[in-house]
Amino acid sequence: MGQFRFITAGESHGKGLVAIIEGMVADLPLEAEYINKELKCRQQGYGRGPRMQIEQDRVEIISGVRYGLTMGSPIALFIPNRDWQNWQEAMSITSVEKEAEPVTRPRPGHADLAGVTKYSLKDIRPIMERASARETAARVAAGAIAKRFLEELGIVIHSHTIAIGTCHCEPFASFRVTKESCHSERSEESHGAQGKLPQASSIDWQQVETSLLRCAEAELEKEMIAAIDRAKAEGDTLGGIFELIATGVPVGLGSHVSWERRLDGRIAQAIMSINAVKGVEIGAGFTLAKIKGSQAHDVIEPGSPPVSYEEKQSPLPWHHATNYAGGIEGGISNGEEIIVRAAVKPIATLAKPLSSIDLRSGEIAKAHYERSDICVVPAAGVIGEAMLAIILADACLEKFGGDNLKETLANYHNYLASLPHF
Ligand code: EPS
Repeated sequence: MGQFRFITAGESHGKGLVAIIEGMVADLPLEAEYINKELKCRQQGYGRGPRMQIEQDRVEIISGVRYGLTMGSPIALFIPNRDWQNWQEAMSITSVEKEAEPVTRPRPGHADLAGVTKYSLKDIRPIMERASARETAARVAAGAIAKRFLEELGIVIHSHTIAIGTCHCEPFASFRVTKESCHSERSEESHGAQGKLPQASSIDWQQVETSLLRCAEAELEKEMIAAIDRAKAEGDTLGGIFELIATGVPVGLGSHVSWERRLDGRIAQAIMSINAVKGVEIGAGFTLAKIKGSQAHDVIEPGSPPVSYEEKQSPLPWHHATNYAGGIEGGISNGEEIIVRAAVKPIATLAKPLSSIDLRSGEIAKAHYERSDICVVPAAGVIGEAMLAIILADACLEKFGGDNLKETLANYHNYLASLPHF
């Protein structure tokens, strides 16, 4: 653990965002344009606020790359904030004659109240600047490097939106426990949880990439858009659920031997750390709590999966009949697709603010409102891809090691060749 590390710095309306990435192997082909494509994806999505029209996130690679190849040294990235121009006084690094009006009415659900109390400040501004999801642009940039590395190992990560408010995808809707499935024994026809978890190959990723909400179902997308429009008209916000699917993940990442090495625990922490995420599940997740063991587990069958995603044959001589485990058993990747879902709460900055108090007087007051988004679920999915990529890259580097891409790939192929063949 900790082979691939990164740290970010920067405020939402400061000069820009910084990410420093440590532990990437040398000789990995890496161009700024690759990172920029990911940054652009994060900025999309119906329901974003006017800020996204101001920003056009583009990364400057400051160090760690030469002639389009990583050097094995720390990679420093900078993403300028275009909006900085309008905030130079309010976010001045040097002292100013007349400070901006302090923000004193904490928004329920935001970091405002807990943060201002913990850091013993009179102005909420420093808390809201760093708690802002603007920071996630730097995470997506770091995650793009992890993704680039994983591609070399044949690992691909996708995200899609499966729910906005009460509008949700059919595969998700049908994946629930019915009375019948609670009582019936496992049979050929009935698996414990109704419906199957989606497989990467069953989702139209091109449709996802062109969808305004990263939703594969056009009709559902229309309903979601209408729901966002209604929320906007009411001065409200909407949350939802995104799903991540990682394909090509080899068996054996993470370990059962110690709590902090368990891959599912590491993924859950990374995804839970995304702004506004309040729930994470892996595979069938919470549904598993409601069904019997005989129905919940993925039967093991001989033979490679018929044709795995992207027509690549799995090197394993077995496969699981279903994937309720979401590709992880005992904290170890089991060779199936890794499936993660996250619940995103409706963001806390409301045009029609909730009741709060004014910290100057202690009197009841409406919470602070500042230009914001209505719905960020599709963007959160892109951030989820980045965080999952960071965890998987770390786990791959831990398992396969190497200081140079060639060395890592040789170790990886040796490992694949050492797997059992019946
Ligand atoms: C955010 C408020 C909005 C969002 C911002 C997160 O910014 P502003 O206050 O400048 O309008 O757009 O997200 C981003 C800037 C971003 O890049 O994702 C908040 O309060 O968290």
